[in-house]
Formats: sequence, C-alpha cells, structure tokens
Amino acid sequence: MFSSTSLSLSFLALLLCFSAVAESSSSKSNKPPAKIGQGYRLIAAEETPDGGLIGHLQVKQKNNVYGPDIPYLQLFVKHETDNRLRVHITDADKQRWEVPYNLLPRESPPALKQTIGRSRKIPITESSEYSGSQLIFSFKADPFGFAVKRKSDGQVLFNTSSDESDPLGELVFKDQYLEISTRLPKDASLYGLGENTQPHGIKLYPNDPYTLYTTDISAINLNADLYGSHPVYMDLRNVGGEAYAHAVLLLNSNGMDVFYRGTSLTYKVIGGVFDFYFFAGPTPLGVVDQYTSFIGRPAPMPYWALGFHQCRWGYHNLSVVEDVVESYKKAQIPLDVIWNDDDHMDGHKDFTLNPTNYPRPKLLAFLEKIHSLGMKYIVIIDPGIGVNSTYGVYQRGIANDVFIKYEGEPFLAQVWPGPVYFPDFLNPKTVSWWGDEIHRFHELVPVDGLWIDMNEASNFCSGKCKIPKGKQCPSGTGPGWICCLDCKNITKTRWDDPPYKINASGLQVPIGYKTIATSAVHYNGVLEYDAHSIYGFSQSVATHKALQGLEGKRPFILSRSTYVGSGKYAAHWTGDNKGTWEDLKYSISTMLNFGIFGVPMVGSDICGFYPAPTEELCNRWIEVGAFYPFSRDHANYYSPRQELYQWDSVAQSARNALGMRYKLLPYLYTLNYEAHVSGAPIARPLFFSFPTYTECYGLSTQFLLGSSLLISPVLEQGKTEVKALFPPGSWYSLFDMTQTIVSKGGKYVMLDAPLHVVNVHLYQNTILPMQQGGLISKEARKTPFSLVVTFPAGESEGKAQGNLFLDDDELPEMKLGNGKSTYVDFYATVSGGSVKIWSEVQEAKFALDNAWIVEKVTVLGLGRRVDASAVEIDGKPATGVSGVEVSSAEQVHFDDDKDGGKSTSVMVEVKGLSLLVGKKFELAWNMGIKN
Ligand code: MIG
Repeated sequence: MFSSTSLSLSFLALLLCFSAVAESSSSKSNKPPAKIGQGYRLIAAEETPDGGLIGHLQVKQKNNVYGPDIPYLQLFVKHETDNRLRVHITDADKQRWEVPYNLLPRESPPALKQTIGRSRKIPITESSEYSGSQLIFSFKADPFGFAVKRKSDGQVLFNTSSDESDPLGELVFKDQYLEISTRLPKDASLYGLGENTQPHGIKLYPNDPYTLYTTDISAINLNADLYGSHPVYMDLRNVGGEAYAHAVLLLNSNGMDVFYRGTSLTYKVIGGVFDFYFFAGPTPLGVVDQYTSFIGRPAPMPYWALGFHQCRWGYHNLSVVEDVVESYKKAQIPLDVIWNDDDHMDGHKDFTLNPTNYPRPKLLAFLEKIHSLGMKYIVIIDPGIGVNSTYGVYQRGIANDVFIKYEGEPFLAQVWPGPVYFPDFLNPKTVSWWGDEIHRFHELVPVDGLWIDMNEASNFCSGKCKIPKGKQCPSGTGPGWICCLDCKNITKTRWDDPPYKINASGLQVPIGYKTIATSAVHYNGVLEYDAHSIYGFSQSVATHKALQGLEGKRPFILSRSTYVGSGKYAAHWTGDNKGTWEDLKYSISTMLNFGIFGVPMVGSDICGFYPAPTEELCNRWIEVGAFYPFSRDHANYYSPRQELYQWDSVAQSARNALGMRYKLLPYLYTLNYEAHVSGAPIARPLFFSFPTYTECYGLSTQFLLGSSLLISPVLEQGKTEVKALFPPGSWYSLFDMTQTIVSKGGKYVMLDAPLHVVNVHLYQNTILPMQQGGLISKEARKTPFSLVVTFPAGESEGKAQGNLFLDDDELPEMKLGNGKSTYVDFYATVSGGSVKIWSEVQEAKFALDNAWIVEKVTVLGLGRRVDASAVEIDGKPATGVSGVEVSSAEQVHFDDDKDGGKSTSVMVEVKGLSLLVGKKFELAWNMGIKN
C-alpha cells in the first residue's frame, strides 16, 4: 500500500521561486505557461481506513491574479479499482460545484475536514509513494506536486511537478480559476479533448487550442469549442516496440482551455474542482473498457438504428416525406428511418403537429404503413419551450415550475418558436414533466425515437431579455434566428464576466454569448455558470428515462450536445457540417474521437448540412457515410434537396456502399453489443488493432469497423485512386474477394477507386458474419448468413475467429441470459492442409426461434487447391449431399515480397449449407495438392 521513499521520486526536482505572473489567456505560443503562483505545500497526509489517502494543502503565497487563492485544499487519492486511480482536489473549507453525483454516479470523496479515526499519519518530509493498483501515485510536499506511474512498465503517465530545466506552472486553485500542468514525453500521441473539429486529424496537435464549453457556433471555426464537452484524452506511447495506452479524465463541467504543447499539457478551468481519473490501459481497448465502466456503457442500439436514415430541414408537408420514402424504394436504395426536422410542428412548438401540413390522421396512416414494413420515424425536439399561454406544454411547465430562473423569473430566451423558456433538467420536477410531455406526444404521434437538438443550449439572443412591446417576435419576415427580443447585456456579475476568459467560440466571446446567461439559476441554486456544459447531458438522461417508460422498448435518442457519460443514453451526430471535401475528411476524426468518448453511435450529416454538395462529393460522402456507425443524410432548410436518389450517380454509389452496409448489419450489430458491454468503439482508429505500428498513430483518412474491417475512402475531389495504409498482414477486398493485399511490414498501396467504388478490406484471422442485405433492416435480418474466413495469405498455418450477437431489439436491455438473445463464437484453423471451421454457441434460443442458418462459408488465403469431394459436416461427408457445393478460385495478391509484386492463393467457397446458427457445428476438409 503505502511506502515512503525518496528514490522513486527522483523525477520531482526542486523548484525555483518565481513571482506571480499573469498569463494572457490566449497564449497559443510554444512557451511553457508562466507561473501564476508558487503553488501549495502539503502540510499533512493520512491514510483512510478504506485505503484512501487524504492530504491537506496550504497555499504558499497568496496573490490576486484571477481572484484570491483558496488558502487550504483537501487532496483525496484512491485506487478505486485495479486499473483506475482517482485524484480529487478541492477547497478544504467549503463545498464546491462538482458534476452531480446522481447524473454521473460514482463514489463520493470523504466529507471535508473529516477527522479520520484510525487513520495513519504519513510523514511528509520526504517524497512518498502510494500504490495499490496498476497505478502508483507519488507526491512531493513542497511545492506540492504529484505523479502517476504505471507499475507494469514504469512509465510516468502524469507529472505535475516542475523542474528547473523544464518549468511548469504550479498548482493554482481559486474560486474561478484552477490551473494544473503535467509534463509529457515528446513522443506520446494524444487523442480526445473534444468536441472540437480538429483540422490536423485525430492526434492532438501541439499548440492547437482545445477549449471545452458546449457551444452552437454552427461550425464556423475549426479547433474551437463545439457542441459537446469531453475533458478526457487517451495517451498512446510506443516504448521500445511495445505499445502502452492510458487515459486521463478531468471530471469537471466548467469551461476550460487545455493547452497541449507537445511536452506538457496545462488545464485552465474556470470553476469546479480537480477530479482526475487515471485509467491504466495498457491497450487502447482496455482504456475504453475501463473508461466506460466508469462513465457508463454505451447505450444499446435497436437493430433498425444501424440502418440508413434520411432527414432534412424543410420537408414542408407530409406528401414530401411520403414521396421521399417512395423514391428510395423506387431507386432501390436501403432506407430504415425517415425523420422530420421542425417542419411537422405547429409554429415550431415542441410536441405539436402542424394541422395543415402534417394533419394527424394522414400522418398516422403513413406511420402505420411504414411501421408495418419495419421502417421507423423520428422527429426533432428543441429544449426551448415557446412562451405562449395557449400552449399546453408551456402551461404545464409553468404550473410545475420547471424552468431555469433569472432573478426569480424564468429566464427568457429565443429559439425557433420565438420567446422560449428552458427546462431545467437538474430539477426532478422537470424530469417528470418532460416525461409526461413525451408520453402525451407519443399518444399523438407514435414516434420511434427522439432527436434532441440545440441543447448546448443555443439561444438566438444574449443577456437579459424581455418580450418587446408592440412588436411581433419573431416578426414573421426574415430568418427566425435574428434576435427579436429586447435584451440588455449582463456583465455585472463575476459569473457573466469571469476573471479568466476561456477562448469561447475561438473568439473569446463572453461565455453567456447566445446561450443561457451564466448567472441564471437551476434547481437548488446551481449556477448555469457551473452546469452549462451538462445541459444536453441532463436532457439526454431525462429523455431516456421518458422513452424507457414507453412501450417498454429500447430507446433511441440523438443528441447534439454531449458530456462525459452521454453515450449511455444517446447517439450523436457532428452537427452543422459543411458540404465540402474538408468537412468530409473532418467527419472521420470527430467520429473516431467520439468512439473514445464512449459515444460509439456517431456520424455526420451525409453530403453535408450546408452549403449544397457537388454531385461528386455526395458520391464520395455516401461511400464514407455508409460506414459511419450512425448513417444519416441530412440537409439545411436552404439547401437544395440531397436525398441519395436525386442524382443517378449518387444512387449508384449508395446502392453499392449501403448495399454492403446492409449485408454487414449482423457484424455492426455485434459491434453495437461489444460497445455496450466493453465500450469498444464501433468505428476505430487503426491503432486500436495495430497499437505498436506507429505509422498509423495519426492516420485520420481511413478507419476500422470493429477490429478487422478497414475502410479506405476517397476524400479528395477528382481522384479515382486512393493511397491507403495497410498495417502488416493480409487484407482481403470485401467487394472483390479475389483481390488481396499482402503487407509484410506495413505499407501504403495505391488502390483503384472509380467514382462508385469504396475500398473495404477484411484483415486476416477473422471470421465475418454477413447476411444477404436488403432495402430495410427488418427484411435483411431474415436472410441466411454467410461467413467469410480469412487466413494469412498462402501460409500453411493459420487461425481465425469471429462472433455474432443477436437479440430481440425491442427489448429495453441488451444482454445475454434473458432467453431472447444469441451469442455464437466462430473459430477456424488451417494446418498442414486441413481446414476446420466450427462454432460454439453460448445462447441458442433466439437464433433457433428464428431458424437462422449459415448457407455459405468463404475461406480466403488458402495455400493449396481444394479437394472438393471431402467436405465433412460434424464428421460426416457432406459434399454433394443435399445441395452442398464446393468451388475454388485463384486470389491475386499484391505482395511486396514477390518478384513483380504478385502471388496467388486459393479461395474456397462452400455453398448450399444449412447449418443452424443456434447449433454448434464443425465443417472440415483437407486441401489437395495443386498440380
Ligand atoms: O438553428 O432544426 O444542427 O441539424 O436541421 C438550427 C434545424 C437548428 C440545428 C441542427 C440541424 C437542424 C437545425 N438545427
């Protein structure tokens, strides 16, 4: 547990004394942060009976830069699990704002000034270590600094102590300004810290700004705070050929700037506490597992949610929507879900229907029709509730006192309906009222999910507003987003005008700009200043609760604003992107980041939100978007129509790419299950599967679905080839299984990619379950399965593995053991010419009830020609018996080891099978010698 040693902390050196210097908040230079104070001194430390460590810190010298220092701090350190360490630092005398423990359930730190009965005093004159898990915490007393080390490899993950040659700022803790820095090795690759459109790709780029504060800035600025706040990063290091990953979460909801300078990282936070969680890894998958076991496992998605979605703003009436559904069918492009933006609403009011354009009887008839086909319908909800005394939702909201307040009155803002109030989802009464409104709406319109937009929260006005006298608001002419209220700036409080200005919107705008005034008040006196960035999260939790109570089905929620833990409740799309090639590229990085944030169900508006995409771009976008976990075409009100059938060429690309997606649905659904049980992202950066292969650490133009399916899209105009990276091993083209890339040590390959072609490759050692596809997931789901088995090309020894999860997706929960799920592991080996493929069934019933069969097995990469007569099933000869057929074909390899770059292996296909998915089987044969 605890040991006192000075040796282990040799990396913590003495500090020079600097005088207090205020640093300009927009510091984007490469310079280390200037010191604001001299930090704190550890004056006492003790071990708690349950193995925690409490320390008492005293400020060394007070100053008034960004406000007075808090004189005494309480430090609490705990090894919460074998791979999770918490370091919590707060005011020793006063309770401070923390992310609410009911929203994000976790252990409470000990009460302040707690006298610990059986505690053991710890000598603090020396540097000391505190271990108890995979991680080791160590500290230095004066000035106080701490380090976190991983036991297995001895790497220092985090180190806040300065040293002379490499000075860092000291710990600063004021009411409205907290600062802490860590040193980092130069070659650490960092990922995360969003939401933020990162023009440099997935890897954090030194000196790019990372500001975290939920904001709707309509994607104007790159590298600025966007809709979500995720103060977490993954750090991947290659140490002597071994890969080690860990993650660091700063659980704090206040606005912050994070400065990453390549060899250091500095947090500048405008409130709350330091509540650090260190996740030991050491694999990237281990990190997301540990992270989501703490913040909440990703929500299970219903099967249909993995189908294709069509949406747009400006479907003026129901006939247009009906026509869209019809046109998809005519064009033979898959479509599962049709969406309405606010066009169905009456005067933009939530939970209403426009009686002229969306008459209820007609809408119900339409829904009955599409529901009978298995298609689904989702509509938008904005948090702003129209201030309108004849509007029931508003009346009941007022009656229940559910809104955020300012000076005792509901805070007035403006969104689409005109003047609105914002529900306060931190108030339990609001949660019940919201649930009730959703139930009422569901009686009116049986929607299958909800889309919660504008929940950063977005406001068209700023400051304290009044409804204008003698003027209509909105005026009815001109765009509805122009503020029509009578507003005054609020700058008088330190919450509206804090001493340190985060780089809000990339422009250092006031933090109350076009959102709820930060001095507005939530339930229990909570300030908007503190709770701002959890608004969308709290709305997701409330909405999820409401949907769970409906029909007992698995909820589907799409939320624009997210926070740590949102993935447990909602999917996310990346907001208002542009119809440009750059934004097509950025969509990959943001999607991959959200996988790390524990929100694996993510995608971008396919073909771009605005302005209008070119035909070529839309072709390329659907080729990427067909492989987003969440695949939806959506466009702005002012854009021309961009459904995939609007251009013949796009329709063709869509049939091709979405056609493949629909064949892959069982794989995607299994990934959805894995995400739910282990946090594994559905779409992953390549380093998740190839963590030691440094060449892929920054790769942001290709991605994996699961561990083995590589998507290498065209992201540039006018290109019909794509340069793609192939980590070491054999890669099989899924569209043309005779084409294979053998990559000895990892290499770039120029792939053909004409307009309608997207390159998708399956890695060796995999068993991929597929079905036959279709135009609606419900139909695709009924078709027989096939298995694609990949061995290292041409090797005589090989192994492959895969799995399959199936369940009744109407069930609220996704799990094994309820009698309505199925889980199968598939295995294959090739050894000395004998091939064996078998299954192990963990839970059979659901697959047996549905009578699913495997009708085809395709084996790729075999070294010899097949002996077609000798296939056995469960030990009995099967070739020719009841339609079983075996055939083989040559596969061409683009192989860098061979002269001329080409070699071949053999693909064997066994067709006409009827192996029950729910019953274990074994398929085997011997390869005959090729002559
Ligand atoms: O101020 O509902 O990001 O997807 O179409 C715009 C209209 C409000 C923003 C969303 C976008 C949606 C739009 N909304």
